[in-house]
Amino acid sequence: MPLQRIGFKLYLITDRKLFSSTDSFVKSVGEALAAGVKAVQLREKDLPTRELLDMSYKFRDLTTRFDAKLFINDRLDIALSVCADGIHVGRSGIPIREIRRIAGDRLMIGCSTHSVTEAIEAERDGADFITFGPLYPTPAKLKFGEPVGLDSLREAKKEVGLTIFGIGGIKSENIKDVINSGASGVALISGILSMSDIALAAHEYLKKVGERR
Ligand code: 3NM
Repeated sequence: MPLQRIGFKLYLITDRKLFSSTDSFVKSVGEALAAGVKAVQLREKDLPTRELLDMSYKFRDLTTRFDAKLFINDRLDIALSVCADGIHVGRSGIPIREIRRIAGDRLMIGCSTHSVTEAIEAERDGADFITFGPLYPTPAKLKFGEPVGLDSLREAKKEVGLTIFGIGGIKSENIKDVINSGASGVALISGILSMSDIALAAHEYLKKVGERR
């Protein structure tokens, strides 16, 4: 899917564990949205289904209020239940073709990829866009493996026509390099959600990716 139809360049991913309470978590994501963030992926993998559903409804209301897109990580049932704009899956989740078969065009499909081969597979399977990383060391590094680096991002860009979001250790200082290496945008957690002034951080990132002046 071309970037214009995707409609955002900054993709904010959640991690409620960075916050002391659900209220402060929701409030902080609200601040990022108020600052102009246009896409949020609710990624709370360990929440029991009912709690995740309740939180997803909250995030649906919040994103609708700010005219932003909501993506649900991994859970097709929840994405459909709350009328999310999209779902974000990894290679171990529901296959993209299954999602398309069930959801048709009702959901955009983002896919996490960690190598050029995975990026090619995601395109072949029908993803609308991919995240590619981790590009840099991230706090969650162990889980996501060693950084794949900008060279492999450049190679992925050569191999696939899909819109690519760079991910993993994205900070305002490295955004330019990431975009110059072929990403159309960036996806991030801590660069915004770990900052004491979330609105300020969001503004800065939006400016850097060219989503806002
Ligand atoms: N996925 P931060 S890296 C959720 O490489 C996620 O697929 C990654 O967090 C991948 O912006 C990552 O704080 C964590 O580095 C991103």
